[in-house]
Amino acid sequence: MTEKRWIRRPEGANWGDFGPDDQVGRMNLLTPERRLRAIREVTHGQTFTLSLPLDYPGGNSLFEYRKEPRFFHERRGPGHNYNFRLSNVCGCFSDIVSDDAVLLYTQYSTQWDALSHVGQLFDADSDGMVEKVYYNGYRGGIDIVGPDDAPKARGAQALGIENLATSGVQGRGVLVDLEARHGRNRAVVSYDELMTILDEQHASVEPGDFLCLYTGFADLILKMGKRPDREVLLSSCAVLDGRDERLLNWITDSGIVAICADNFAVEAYPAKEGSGETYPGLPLHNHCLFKLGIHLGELWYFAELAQWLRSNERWSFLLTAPPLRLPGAVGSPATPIATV
Ligand code: UVW
Repeated sequence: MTEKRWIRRPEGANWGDFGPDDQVGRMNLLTPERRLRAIREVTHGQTFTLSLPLDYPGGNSLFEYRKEPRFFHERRGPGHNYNFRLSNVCGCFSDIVSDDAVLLYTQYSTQWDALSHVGQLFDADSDGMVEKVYYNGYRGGIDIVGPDDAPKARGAQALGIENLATSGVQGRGVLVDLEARHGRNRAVVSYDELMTILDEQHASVEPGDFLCLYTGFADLILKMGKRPDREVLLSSCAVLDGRDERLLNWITDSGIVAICADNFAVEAYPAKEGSGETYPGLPLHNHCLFKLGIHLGELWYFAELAQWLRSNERWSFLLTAPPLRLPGAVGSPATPIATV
């Protein structure tokens, strides 16, 4: 470490607890012993794909700043490097090759949020002035550098998604079946309700676990066939109440390493109104990404896994979910796998 990045840390934050230069937060709790426990969840050898096709939801009406993937093809000879016949001097090669390139918004579809995705204006220097700060005191404009900070945007020089990729994203997933209780109705889930559902499922959440929330939102997206109805989507399915302090405290105490939901933002967005002159608009993102270094997965797809778990009366499984090892990215598409 070169110099101390903060003097004051936010109330309830764990900054520094995993080291002054830590960039993976609560993933530190995913120990080899906990991975072995997760592997012992595998009893049938059956797998479930937990991503939407990455060109879903379709269009950009769900969030206007995130657009569908676009493919490009390089020119090669008189045509393109696609269905291209390889040639050599004698002209005897029979191979046809195709390459492609893609413009992919890293948070368009099934995704991981990196710890550089959401920070806060916060007085980490304790000098009465707020700075743009991210988990563990990393700074906007210095460590996380965008096009408005420098002529050459360098992206997330700290807290990029590549840190999650190399941390070994494999452990025990525990699914909370919010869909069974609410169907497609909009519901803002509190601490009390989450605890009730976990009790009813006889499911326990332990340190090192990935908390997975099945709400049916991604099923609805899939059913809309790439023509998402924004109004319907934003008034459907369950979301967590990010303003519920007891829920936030439970997230702190539980030792979970990540929350993975099949909805748009894990929490209600917009959230209930906060208090004070300024406050986080995404309170659960603030608590998880900024204060504790808990990664968030969004727009995951749980339908078939949830059906299987329901009929087998169990809720835990082995989860393997690395993001792309893409240096400097603030998020990543993902195609996680559950093994039961
Ligand atoms: C937003 O910007 C709303 O964030 P996320 O993709 O984490 O929901």
